Amino acid sequence: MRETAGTTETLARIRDAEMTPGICYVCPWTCPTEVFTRGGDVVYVRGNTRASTRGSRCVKGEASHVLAKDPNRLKHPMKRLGPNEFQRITWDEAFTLIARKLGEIKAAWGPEAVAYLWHLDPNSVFAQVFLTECYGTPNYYGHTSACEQDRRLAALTVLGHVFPVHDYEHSKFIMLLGINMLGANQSLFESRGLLQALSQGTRLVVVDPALTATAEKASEWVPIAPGTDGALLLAMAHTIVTEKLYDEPFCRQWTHGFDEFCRHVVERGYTADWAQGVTSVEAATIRRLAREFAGTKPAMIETFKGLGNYSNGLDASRVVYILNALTGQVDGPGNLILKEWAPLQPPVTVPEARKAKIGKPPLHVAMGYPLAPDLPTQLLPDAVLEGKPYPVKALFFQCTNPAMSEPNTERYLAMLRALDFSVAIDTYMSETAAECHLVLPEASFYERAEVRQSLAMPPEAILCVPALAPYHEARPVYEIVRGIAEKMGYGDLFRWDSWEEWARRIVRDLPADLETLKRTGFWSGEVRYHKYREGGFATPTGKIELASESFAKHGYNALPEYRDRKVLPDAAYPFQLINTKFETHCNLTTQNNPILLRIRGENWAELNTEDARRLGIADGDRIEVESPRGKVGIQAKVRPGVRPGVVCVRHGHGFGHWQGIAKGRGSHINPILDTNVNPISGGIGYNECKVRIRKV
Ligand SMILES: Nc1nc2c(c(=O)[nH]1)N[C@H]1C(S)=C(S)[C@@H](COP(=O)(O)OP(=O)(O)OC[C@H]3O[C@@H](n4cnc5c(=O)[nH]c(N)nc54)[C@H](O)[C@@H]3O)O[C@H]1N2
Ligand SMILES: Nc1nc2c(c(=O)[nH]1)N[C@H]1C(S)=C(S)[C@@H](COP(=O)(O)OP(=O)(O)OC[C@H]3O[C@@H](n4cnc5c(=O)[nH]c(N)nc54)[C@H](O)[C@@H]3O)O[C@H]1N2
Ligand code: SF4
Ligand SMILES: [Mo]
Repeated sequence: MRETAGTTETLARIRDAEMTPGICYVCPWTCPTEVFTRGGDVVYVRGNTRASTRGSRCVKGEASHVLAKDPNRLKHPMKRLGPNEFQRITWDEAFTLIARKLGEIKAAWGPEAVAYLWHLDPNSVFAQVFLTECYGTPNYYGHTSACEQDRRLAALTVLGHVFPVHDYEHSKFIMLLGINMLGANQSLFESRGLLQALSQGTRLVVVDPALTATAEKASEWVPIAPGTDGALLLAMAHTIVTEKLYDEPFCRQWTHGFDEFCRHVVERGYTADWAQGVTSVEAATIRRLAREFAGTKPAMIETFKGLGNYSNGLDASRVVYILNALTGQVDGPGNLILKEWAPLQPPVTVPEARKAKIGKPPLHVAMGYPLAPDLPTQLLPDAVLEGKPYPVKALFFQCTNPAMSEPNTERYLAMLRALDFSVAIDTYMSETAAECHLVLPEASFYERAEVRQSLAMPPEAILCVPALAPYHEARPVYEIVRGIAEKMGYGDLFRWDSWEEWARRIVRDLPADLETLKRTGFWSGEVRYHKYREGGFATPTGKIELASESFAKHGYNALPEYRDRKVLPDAAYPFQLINTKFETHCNLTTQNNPILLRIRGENWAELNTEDARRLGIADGDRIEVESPRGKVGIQAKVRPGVRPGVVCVRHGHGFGHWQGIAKGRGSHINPILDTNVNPISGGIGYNECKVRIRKV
């Protein structure tokens, strides 16, 4: 290696340090890392350059070493005595209390009155096995409804894949709607692929009401009217259909409902001229984009959260995948890749004879959302407060802070306060934890083991080896679940001498063994294109469903339609509120990091220069943003790169309960957001919000 000042410094830092493979868990894309420790301290972390993420690493990950020693972290289990009053207890007392409460609730209400909510942690699987297979509740859920629920259901029902990834690098035309790849940096390794494509001359079209970091780098920015993408996309389909720009042999062989879909867009009159009136994007632009997309190979259209944040986002997202299908490019170079998963197995197996019988349907089904990929969490308060569709009495929260991340905060807090029993497993005293009967400190990703699926293109498993002893009395969730299981008579199923024992069970079908993974940090397979040619698509018909069988089976329209979103600005509330995130923070997990807080100490609401001038608002002024639900004060950021009539809020700051340095910095917008749930997916419409603003 040629030594530069930087490498000399690095070499000095890692001299005599021990390296363990790790995983960055600051954002959902979990880059594999190499963690160097010396004397119980993290001295250096770098991205794992041999994994398919090629060493990707961002500032949030870089700054995360602070976590290992953050004095604001939870240190021991605690029992709530009253508002802001907690008593330290032992782990044994905590497990005894949980076991007693779970026993009482099961006897009085049945096991389904207990639900477990988690976000993004594969180790939650231990809780899944215990709760669903031993205790007997079907209510084990992630937090997708707060996230990409619409995209997920759209991809699943159209393409038969829950999480397509992107081969940006090989694409020649990329159109992104409601996805800020270079801002809220959805997987850094993919962002790099996108930048690579741009340097090769790929055309990038960004459709977004805000000039995002991605739009700034794009060939073209289309500042669409919020919540109207469905119309734009259907009109693109109309052009492709009427001008026969589709790949007919592909559509005939590999899609279901092709003729039906073609007739549908024509009969419904989804023309570019019609869409112009809805979206404010010129008809000529829509036609041109359709022709460019269909005429360039390879080309890709994609979305993430931006479309799903509206009540009409599910059908818009379906059309995104249908367009990729019409041009015959799905799962090919430069398009969406229907990623193959690494063959990982459960860490714990419950013998059939000991498996609990599940008596009631899971909550999402009982709530009337049979297709929802995850619980419509905005409706959970109905179950707790009103017993609808059936009573829920106890909740576990792991790695999730819905008291801050869900809309309608008031109702969520009311729900938390009405529970018979609640447990938060977190690294900090989150707003949710502060309301729970029991708060349990989890070991951070520097202190726990984990085997998970990577989100990179090939099938890939990544391993996290504990680099440090747990912080104070913190424990990984697998140890927490084991403690509960032991108290409830299932200890024999959750028995291991070391984490390696269960990790070996997880990787038993992987082509690499645990010892190899401990050296390399990952196992990676090949990226294979066009896998459907062997076995079709994982949909009911085995084809890409332009007309969805699953939708039809449940009485929904099999074909995507355009409807206006539910909440539209009016004379009293003339602005549309939309959400996005900071490059340098992730959701609610990084604000207490001193390095990141120094970069972005406060969040803000962006508004258009002309709107601001009219209202006498200058950049940096405090403004009040008011919806029919309530109001909050926030800093204004004035810039031309926001569509007039739109207020774009950066999510994540505005903590209240935390004792950390982030307390009181910035503003929390969710209390003014109302409950808006997509009627099919159960996803949350964060952007279904009209507001008025004034300078304060
Ligand atoms: N740095 C950073 N990275 C993150 C996160 C983070 O907080 N910070 N969060 C992680 C998580 S959990 C997720 S889910 C992903 C989210 O990744 P993205 O989905 O890319 O994140 P958002 O910033 O919510 O992007 C939504 C975009 O939709 C736009 N938008 C709003 N309304 C409309 C509309 O009507 N039409 C169109 N076309 N666009 C619209 C917004 O302006 C915004 O640019 O990022 C992940 N990565
Ligand atoms: N207004 C608005 N609201 C939003 C969004 C938005 O754009 N605007 N974005 C939405 C999106 S995309 C998402 S995904 C949701 C996410 O919302 P949540 O599911 O609430 O997840 P996070 O915001 O990531 O908060 C994670 C919690 O996990 C804790 N934590 C961090 N690391 C660990 C760990 O290792 N172990 C444990 N046990 N806990 C840990 C943190 O302290 C924090 O309390 O928020 C949604 N809410
Ligand atoms: S992109 Fe996400 S996972 Fe990767 S280093 Fe940054 S915060 Fe960590
Ligand atoms: Mo998310």
